[in-house]
Parts: sequence; structure tokens; C-alpha cells
Amino acid sequence: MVTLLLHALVASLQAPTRQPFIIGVAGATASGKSSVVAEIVRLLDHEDVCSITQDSFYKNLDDTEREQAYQQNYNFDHPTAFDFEGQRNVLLQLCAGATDVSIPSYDFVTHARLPPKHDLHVRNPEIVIFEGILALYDEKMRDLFDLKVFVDVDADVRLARRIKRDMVSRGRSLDGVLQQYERFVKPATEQFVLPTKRYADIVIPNGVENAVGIDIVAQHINGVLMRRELMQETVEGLSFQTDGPL
Ligand code: UZR
Ligand code: MG
Repeated sequence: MVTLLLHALVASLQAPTRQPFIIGVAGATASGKSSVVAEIVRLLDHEDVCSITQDSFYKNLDDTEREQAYQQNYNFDHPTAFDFEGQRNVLLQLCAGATDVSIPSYDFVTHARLPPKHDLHVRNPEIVIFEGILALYDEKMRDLFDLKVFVDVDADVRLARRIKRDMVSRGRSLDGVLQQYERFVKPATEQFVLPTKRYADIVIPNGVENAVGIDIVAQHINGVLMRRELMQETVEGLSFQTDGPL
């Protein structure tokens, strides 16, 4: 009995930290990515889930760029607006099972990254969901995802939602939203976001309204993790039988 306990203690001390199951969720602006992610999380059998939004990785703007942003003249939808190296680093650390990964916080009002004390600290979760317009854009990031999802919603539905969201929660005028949409959002969506659909393992048409599609994704994740746990238990059982006395 004591020997068994000692074996377990030694094994737990030697065991590498677990590798999380990592999901990338992309889709054009106002396609309902965050709502889809919230629904997936609700349907998962696991509670140790961390959701990361790509918004956290907007680059810090210099004074000129900030001025452009205030005048709605900065392209937040172009890949150059994002810190892809920072995103890759965070995903690599999470993949390696790191126990304290810092995710920056971004302030949409000042268009600046908040000081590190506002960082979110992620401690080796079982599941990571990374969501954003360009979540599937970078090849090295795509390689790190265990599952790639694209939320596909018609452009007219998205534009209607975007107008409502920007006017209600960001205090923008109708003209301002439409100008930005025509000038930056629409071209970047067509050039950079929509083509990443081809990298998805599964496309969810109609976003959060598609209960069946969302359920299929959640049940896939539940199934993979259940099989992983069973495998782990079998391996642990075998190592107990084969280990000699300490
Ligand atoms: P989703 N965005 C802002 O409005 N302000 C910022 O400081 C940073 C980003 C918008 C961005 C993009 N475009 O279309 C949208 N603009 O956030 C992406 N303008 O977020 O996927 O939730 O729509
Ligand atoms: Mg969003």
C-alpha cells in the first residue's frame, strides 16, 4: 500500500503538465463568434476551459495611428493590425502545458494594450478556445489548433448586427459605421477573412442560431477528451502493473 502511494506520488511529480485541446474559431465581423464560443463552452462536459479573443492582440498604436483611429481612419481589419508573433507565442506556451501564460488586455477606447497587471493569467487549462476574425489566418497558428471552426453568416445579417453593435455599445454614428465598413471592413473581410474558411475542419452556417452545428462541435470535443482520459487511465493502470518495487 505504502509502495503504491509512493509510486503514485513519484509519477505525479514526474508527469508532464497536460496538453490542452486547442480550438480556433474564425468568422467575419459580427458573425456571432463570441456567442458560438459561449454556446460551445456551455455544452462541454469540462469546466476547465479558457476562451481567448484575438482582440487582446491588437498592436499598440503610435500617436499618429491613434489619431487616425480616433478619426475612424485606421484599418483594424487588416492582418498588420494584429501582433501575430504574440499570438503564436501564447499558443505555443499553452501547447507545451505551461502553467502560467499571460494574455494581454486591450483597451478599445484608447486603442492601447493595458499594463501587464491587467493581463489574464491562464494556468494549464484542459481546453483553450481562441476566437477572432483572423484566427485561422496564420499557418503556424493553424498548425497548433486541434480543431478549426469557421462561423459563416451572410454579409447583410452581419452588417445589420455591426451597425446596431457599434451604435449602441460604441457610440458611433450610422454614417461613421457605414463609411468604415465600406472603406476597411468589407474589403479586408473579403481579402483576408473569408478565404480562411477553406482551412476549417467544420463550418457553422448561421452562427449561434445553428444549434445542431454547435452541438456537433461540442460533442466532438467531449468525445476526444473522454477517449483521451480513458487512454490515460489505461496507461496508468499498465504502468502500475509493470513497475517493480521502489
Ligand atoms: P468582431 N475594432 C474596433 O471597432 N475598435 C478597435 O479598437 C479594434 C477593433 C473592430 C474592428 C473589427 N474594426 O472589424 C472588429 N473596426 O472589431 C472585429 N473598425 O471584432 O469580430 O467581434 O466583429
Ligand atoms: Mg467579437
